Amino acid sequence: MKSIISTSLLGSFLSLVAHTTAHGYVSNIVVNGVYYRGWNPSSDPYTSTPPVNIGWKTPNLSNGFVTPDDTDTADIICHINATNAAAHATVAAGDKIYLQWQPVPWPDSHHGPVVDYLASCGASCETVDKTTLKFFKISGVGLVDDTTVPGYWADDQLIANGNGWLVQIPSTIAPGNYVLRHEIIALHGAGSANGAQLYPQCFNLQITGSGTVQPAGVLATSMYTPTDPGILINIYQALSSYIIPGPSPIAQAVSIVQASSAITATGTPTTGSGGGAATTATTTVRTTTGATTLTTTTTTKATTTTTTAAATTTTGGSSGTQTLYGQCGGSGWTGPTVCVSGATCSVQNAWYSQCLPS
Ligand SMILES: [Cu+2]
Repeated sequence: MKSIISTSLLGSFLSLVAHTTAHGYVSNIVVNGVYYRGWNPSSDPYTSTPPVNIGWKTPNLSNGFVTPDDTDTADIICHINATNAAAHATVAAGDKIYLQWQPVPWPDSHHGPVVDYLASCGASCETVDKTTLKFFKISGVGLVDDTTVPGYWADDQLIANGNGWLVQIPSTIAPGNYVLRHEIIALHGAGSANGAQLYPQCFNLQITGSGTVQPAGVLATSMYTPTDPGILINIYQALSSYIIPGPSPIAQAVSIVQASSAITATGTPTTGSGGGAATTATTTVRTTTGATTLTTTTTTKATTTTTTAAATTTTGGSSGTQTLYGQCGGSGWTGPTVCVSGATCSVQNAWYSQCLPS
């Protein structure tokens, strides 16, 4: 008996060590086929002018996590020392958003729940004081099946789903500017105090629609404690139930079947005041038109390639090569015009060319 315990402890220890250098982050989101890049903690902190995008910035050089002991600090809001994203994406209430995690696959030892929140920003998510954001939960999935210890968890579903997660914005949410806070809580070490790993990821959204629901939220710093039953928990035993950390989902939260989301176009993040209707509308129309056109022509080729496309999208400058399904030309385009090996830059219309498989 003693030797069995030692071996399994050693196993857990080795898996911890193996992942200390690379845990994970969300590289991009996909909304109705339109790709929006997020913050890349592996490269963006080293760039003086990182690409303007919708992902909150964090000097998270270890690609790491927030610890349970820090769940009462500002780091839990949008990751370690996070600062506002410089832009936002426009989505409609009721839209489904796919969040693509890196690395592929997400380390499979890191079992745990996947939770999603929104917080209203008021005038602008680009300038809002993050410590004032009040979050309400729109989705929470925890232990899916415990037939085989340590169980099949939401993040195992995520791995099986193209290494990404689909969340639906409730259709009745009032329009406005919101931070989407998406999070995996990894429980492989959660049997020890301060052993869980929290991976919050934030994105700026301008949600459109005619909904009226404005849920009350809570400060992120008061959502969790280190001893919550869903945070301090040994998952290497049969569990009859699992209590997902944080507040309960709002009544309007929608439970959906997980599916991946094909990339058919690259979106242009919107900068400036979220309330600036004129600028926002112009950009949105352009993006939507490109996406719609492309959807009709690429429906059959972009089914399970989401992972590949997103995994390699780290180039954003005017030099270098563009990744599969990325933009490579069009009116006003200043980014890369050469496609990665195996793809050819194909003109879709006057304002959008795309790297498609050769
Ligand atoms: Cu890890």
